[in-house]
Amino acid sequence: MKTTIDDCKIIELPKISARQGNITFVENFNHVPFSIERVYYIYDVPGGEERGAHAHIALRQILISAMGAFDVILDDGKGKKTFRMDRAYYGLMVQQMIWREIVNFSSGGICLVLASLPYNEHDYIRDYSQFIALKNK
Ligand code: T46
Repeated sequence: MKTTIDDCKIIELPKISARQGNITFVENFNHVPFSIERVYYIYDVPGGEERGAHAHIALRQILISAMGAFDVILDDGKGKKTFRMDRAYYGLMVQQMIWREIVNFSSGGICLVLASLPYNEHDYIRDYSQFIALKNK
């Protein structure tokens, strides 16, 4: 898959502000370009710990900082880009065949993920050299 880091972009989600607080919502094919088949969230990450370090063959995802902040490093085998996620109304679209690392979680940070497919371990590439070999195919 010839996806590049330039295909991975910040999507600005709706944000309705009121004196009582804000609300953000997400609808299939409206705010996100796929049908959401799974939602998961990463939380209680101890200081200094990192998540990710893999790519997906078919899965597309949107990463949102529901609370706090973290950095997402995206790598397409040719270049890297780092996104600081610190707004609950920004989603980072991560395409297929992009290596991702999630680092620098703030205390209490929550990474909310909207995924285009159910969980499938066979969709993961967890070996970086295998990822590069597939990218160059
Ligand atoms: C990703 C980053 C951002 C499940 O059983 N079901 C699930 O839906 C998920 C996401 C995980 N798991 C199991 C699989 C492993 O035994 O939870 C364990 C930890 O998963 P993993 O090491 O893949 O966690 P992260 O944080 O490194 O990666 C996760 C997602 O797996 C991945 O798709 O892009 O968050």
